[in-house]
Amino acid sequence: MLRYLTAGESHGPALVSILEGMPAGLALSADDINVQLARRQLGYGRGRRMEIESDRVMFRSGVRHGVTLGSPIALEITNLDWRQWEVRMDPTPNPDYKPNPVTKPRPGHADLPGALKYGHRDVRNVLERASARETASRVCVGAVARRLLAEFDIHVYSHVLSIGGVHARRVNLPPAQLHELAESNDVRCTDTGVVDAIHQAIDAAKANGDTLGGVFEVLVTGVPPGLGSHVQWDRKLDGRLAQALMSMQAIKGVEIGMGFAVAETPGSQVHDPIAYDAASAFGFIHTSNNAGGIEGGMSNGETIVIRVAKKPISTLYKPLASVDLETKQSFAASIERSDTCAVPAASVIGENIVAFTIAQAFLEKYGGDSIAEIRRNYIGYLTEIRER
Ligand code: EPS
Repeated sequence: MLRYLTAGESHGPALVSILEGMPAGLALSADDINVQLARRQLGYGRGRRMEIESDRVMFRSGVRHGVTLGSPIALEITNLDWRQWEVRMDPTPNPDYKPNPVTKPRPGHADLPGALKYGHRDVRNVLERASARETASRVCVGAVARRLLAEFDIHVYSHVLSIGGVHARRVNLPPAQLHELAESNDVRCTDTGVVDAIHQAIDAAKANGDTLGGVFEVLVTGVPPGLGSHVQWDRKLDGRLAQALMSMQAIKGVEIGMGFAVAETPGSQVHDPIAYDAASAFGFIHTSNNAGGIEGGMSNGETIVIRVAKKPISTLYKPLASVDLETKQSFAASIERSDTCAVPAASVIGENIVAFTIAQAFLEKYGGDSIAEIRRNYIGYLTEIRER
């Protein structure tokens, strides 16, 4: 079973993750991961932290001479900002530390429920771990999963559909080309004509001490039919993707395929007719893809299409009303350094989160302990569905 855990505080010494269940024999370099980490750091509207950090992974186990061993892969990113936080975040009691607790929880953050749940008097003990800094670890893990998927010609792409209510026009191109267009600008939109308007919206929000959310779309091509399962709730691929994406900081909605619009459309215009095309990768095809590549909790051979709604970042430089946890008096919420908009970064994180879940389901179906063994299983399955 492919699984992972992450650990690390935003201003602690490092972010670490352990990924277990990757097969042996996969070529894997730090660069495969660093490319994804660098993409996560980009985007118009990011804050000062991204100027401080230059996220790079260090393998601590599981990889030897550029090839996976089949053992747990331990991944570490050093927090360069740690230097400024060593005293405040010291794991051992530090005589130089002058307590300065955060006591005014920020609406929309984990601050209040986290402090109540864990009995913390200093909200910093919650916000350090709740921070979206943790997504760097998820990108590390997802980047490894992506390498596995690429071996089987499965690719994950993304682009941003809207930011702060400014919508990109839909561009009708294959996913790889949409992705290329998205990579060409700092808001990751395929409609490059909307970039200026989004910049202006982000600038206006920043000037106003406000923040902006948005919607991005993740596309996965080359997924064979049969990942996930109809037989049990926790094996359904759509359910698993939604859970994984909803677990990402600031995500409030996930739609697959036609999404919420299915509720307003007659069945004859929702469901995708089936056809057979001997020249296609898997033989059986659908002549439309409103299902977003998933039927009955299983991939159906079409491109997987997922849209994700990210709320505006909760730290506002013009803070909302809050109460002091100690005095219970009304105050403006605490201010922590933050970004105005992180939707372009979220789309990169979303890609990597999706890559993990798809890789996990892929290994369940074709699992083996080495890439060679998985390849045999996969080719056997493809031959079988083509010959039936
Ligand atoms: C982030 C690191 C954080 C924030 C941001 C994302 O660093 P710092 O708190 O030191 O500025 O920039 O996180 C949030 C806005 C949040 O609310 O969690 C990162 O590495 O992506």
